[in-house]
Amino acid sequence: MIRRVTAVFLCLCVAASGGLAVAGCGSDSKSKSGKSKKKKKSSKSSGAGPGVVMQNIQFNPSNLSVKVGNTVTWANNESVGHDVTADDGSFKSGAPGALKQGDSFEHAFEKTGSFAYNCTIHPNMTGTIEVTQ
Ligand SMILES: [Cu+2]
Repeated sequence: MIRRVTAVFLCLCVAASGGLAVAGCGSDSKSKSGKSKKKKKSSKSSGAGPGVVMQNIQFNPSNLSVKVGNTVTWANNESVGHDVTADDGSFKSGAPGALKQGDSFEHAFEKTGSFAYNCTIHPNMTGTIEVTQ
């Protein structure tokens, strides 16, 4: 369903502004993929740690178990903007919906417990990180 909406949007985009829109959309998607390296961290933990993907207005997996000290990476895989906001305020990716396609957010869990979080602009988009010893 999301893909269809995107396709319709692209068609409208092309129809509205003619051939130039094709070049515009193409270069836009290139700049987006390049943007994923924007958030640099000195530690190279992003490849090794457990991860959650944002797709189809859902966190996947919505329930993730990690060990104390693990860094969880959330990556937005779709054209809809999202955010990662802990119910208890212990972590937050930033402004509502500010994680765009290709963006990611990392958080290191230093305490055991069950940490519920959500995307503030999508009330049904929720998840939980279970942190164990
Ligand atoms: Cu969202």
